[in-house]
Amino acid sequence: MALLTPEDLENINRQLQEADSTVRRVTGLDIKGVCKDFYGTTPCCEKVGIVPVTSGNGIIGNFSGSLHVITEYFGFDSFVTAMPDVSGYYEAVRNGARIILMADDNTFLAHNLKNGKIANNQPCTGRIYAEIASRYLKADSKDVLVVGLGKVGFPGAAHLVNKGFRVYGYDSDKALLEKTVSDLGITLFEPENPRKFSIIFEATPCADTVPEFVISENCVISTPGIPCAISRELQEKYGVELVMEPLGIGTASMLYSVL
Ligand code: NAI
Ligand code: 2YC
Ligand code: MG
Repeated sequence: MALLTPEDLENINRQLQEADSTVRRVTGLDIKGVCKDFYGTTPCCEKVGIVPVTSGNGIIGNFSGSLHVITEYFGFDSFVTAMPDVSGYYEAVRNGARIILMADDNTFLAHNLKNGKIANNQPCTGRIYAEIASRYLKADSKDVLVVGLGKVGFPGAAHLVNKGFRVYGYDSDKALLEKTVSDLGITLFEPENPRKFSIIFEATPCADTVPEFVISENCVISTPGIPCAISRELQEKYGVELVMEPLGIGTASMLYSVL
């Protein structure tokens, strides 16, 4: 599991605002608007309890603090518990939390205690970044390139198939790629037969995974993957609309999905 670092989360408020303005340019809606449209839900100040968790690699600097900034940015009333783990969970419930947010090294969840709905960050992130990509106002076709078909990429690719896009999939894990191509009925992307795309969705833990020969002028690259899928130089050379943010868009997707 690729874990966030405190550096990834520095100045999360600015990162969120920058991502929001890119999402607005790409889709015509802000992140809130895409989530509202996608899930059919709207927050009304639900109380969110953020519980730090010490298991495994332990508490990540800026993680709980970033979730506090993110939840408030999206219109929730949130607090971080003073205690971690079980005591923190108890504290959150006792202080009136309606939704619990907490993460260990493998699972980041949102649980609505009132309606029982529960969300996992990985599929919620894949679906919302795919949804943003699918709404690109300047797309020249319904062809989409998906790079990375793991816990985040696969749900995103499945969502794009369900929305009627022609998905070209690529993953460096050949066995996984083969299985996904047959499971989802997507087209195998073959780097030896290069072509350009106006919509690209990437979800890998590696840098520079999107080669120059697939990037078209002013294409959108919607990527939760950390580190970034393309270099700053390529982004500027092709005027790429880069939708990339380390935690907030995925968290918004989780929260809207449990309302
Ligand atoms: P995963 O390990 O389940 O899937 C990653 C996939 O990428 C694997 O199938 C792997 O074979 C493939 N891959 C690795 N290098 C590749 C390359 N050079 N070319 C093509 N495919 C390659 O990981 P998961 O959970 O899907 O996370 C993916 C990334 O998204 C990680 O960097 C993670 O930190 C990040 N993430 C970001 C979030 C956000 O809100 N921005 C939220 C959740 C995850
Ligand atoms: O500070 C804490 O409470 C830690 N237990 C949080 C651990 C989060 C680990 N997960 C991740 O870093 C990834 C991120 C890409 C977003 C979701 N999972
Ligand atoms: Mg995000």
